[in-house]
Amino acid sequence: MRILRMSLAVALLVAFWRAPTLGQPATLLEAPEKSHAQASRDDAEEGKSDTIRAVHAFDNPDDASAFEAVATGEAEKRKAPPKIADGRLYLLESWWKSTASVAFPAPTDTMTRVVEVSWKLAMNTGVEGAGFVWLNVDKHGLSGAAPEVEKWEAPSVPASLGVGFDARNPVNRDPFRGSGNAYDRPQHEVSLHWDGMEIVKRTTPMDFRDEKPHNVKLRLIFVTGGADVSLWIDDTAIYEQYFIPSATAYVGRPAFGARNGETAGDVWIDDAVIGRQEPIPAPEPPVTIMAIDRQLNDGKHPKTEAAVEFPENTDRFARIICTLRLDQPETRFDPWDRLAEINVYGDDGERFEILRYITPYHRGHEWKVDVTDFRPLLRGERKVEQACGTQGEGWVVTVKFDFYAGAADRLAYKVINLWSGSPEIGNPDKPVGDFYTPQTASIDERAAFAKVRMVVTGHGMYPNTDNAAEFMSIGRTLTVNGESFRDILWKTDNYLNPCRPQGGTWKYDRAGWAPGDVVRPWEVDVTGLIDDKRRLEIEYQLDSYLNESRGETWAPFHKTESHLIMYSKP
Ligand SMILES: [Ca+2]
Ligand SMILES: [Ca+2]
Repeated sequence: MRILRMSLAVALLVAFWRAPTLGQPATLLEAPEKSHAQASRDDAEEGKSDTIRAVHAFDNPDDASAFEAVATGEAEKRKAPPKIADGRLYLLESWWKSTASVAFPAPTDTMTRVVEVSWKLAMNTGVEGAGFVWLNVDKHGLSGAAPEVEKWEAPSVPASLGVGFDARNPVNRDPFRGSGNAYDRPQHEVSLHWDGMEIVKRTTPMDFRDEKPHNVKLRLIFVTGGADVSLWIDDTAIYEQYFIPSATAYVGRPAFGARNGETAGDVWIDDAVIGRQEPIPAPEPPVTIMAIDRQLNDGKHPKTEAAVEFPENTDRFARIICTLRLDQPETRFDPWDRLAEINVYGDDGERFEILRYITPYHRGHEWKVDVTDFRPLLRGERKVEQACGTQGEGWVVTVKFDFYAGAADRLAYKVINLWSGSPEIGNPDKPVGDFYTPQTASIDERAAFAKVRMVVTGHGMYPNTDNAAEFMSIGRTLTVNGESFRDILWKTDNYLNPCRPQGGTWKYDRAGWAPGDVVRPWEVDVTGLIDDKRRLEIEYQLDSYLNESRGETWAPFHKTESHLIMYSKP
């Protein structure tokens, strides 16, 4: 009965949706010059040679022979697969609990460095969202239907890059588990996916469910050790060269899909243009160094040390990716978010934190992190240490490093620790300035580039004034040779953490970190500030804060590791 009522409602919606009152601006609906599905070599395109283009205008019902369509759920029962009508491709009609997809064959098996895909995307209220996947032909074949994707608004597909357009992220005030949108933030987000996992998710300025066609442009540039992904919607950049570790070059083919859940809406696309540029040979597989292989980290094992044999000479490697994986121990996961770190020791025993992470509440996850900046430390025989002060159950920890050969435009050759420690904040008897004392670094002639990297996370909470430091945002200033840079130590996208949901208060904004995430550094390129004496004066200042509940509880502190990285030209 419920289904029947829903169907009547959606039938009305379809009628409304198809009505001419929809009125898209003509400029957005202009068909590309090539009006039929075709693949061509378009040497004139913006002066770039060897561009391989496929254009799908969906103006002719015969164009349906270009793709393989699949529908599931109600859409399948009602015989409503994707179809061409009104000069568009209707991916999904208003049937609830349905998915639909179209996949195109690969017009070429040429591997290219650049892939650019543009299309128009329109949806209306009721839709969960839509997605695009650049299907890896090694895994998913040169032709045929798209693999089964449960949530097209979050298309995580093995060995393939995906983009999700999530149109609905309802408010959920449950402090634990549940969807994450506790603060009632806008419900339109774009996520990037690689090899079966969501990597990142961001809000966008535009609501997709406004029935208007939005111009989407996706550019994949395969680089050493991964892919730089850029995405624009209506000329607004949502991602600009966002690096996805280990997503190295592959031959792909396009698939589009959409999903309706408990409510139903329509999704259509038009004018899909798929361009490939710059043929390249297949990339060399990485050299993998296992550092910590499934070691238990629990109350009795707070630390794992490993003697690791890294390559003696790392000059030919342009990228080093660290994979951190937390699996369930034989008992159960630790229920808490714990501070954890991965350190590497220098020749003289100096400790360098190369990665800090906060464990997820009651679950595992895997992260891939670019640690190329630590190249000078990741060679020869080294002590690698993973430490996490859990008190009961824990995780099974795996840490490995992938070295990718390729050309680099800069090579890190020196890492200097700046400030390292956990200063209390808000206590006039222990001014934080006594910890963050000005540092002077001399920059040798070899340095062509330099970067300051701050890894700071705030801990401690009520009754500290303003719930410091975990739940208090605070401004900070980095000053290098007199030039100041500002940042706010406050992370507001925790509710979009790909490691979700978790069995704890994972969704709330925090001071520079998220439960179930690696800590992202604040990085400032200071190359242009190196003075005539080849020196850098580096200062770090926190905005003023007074904790009026001193002595009542654990003092608020800012756990700090910071580095100056020097690079040479190759
Ligand atoms: Ca069209
Ligand atoms: Ca959603």
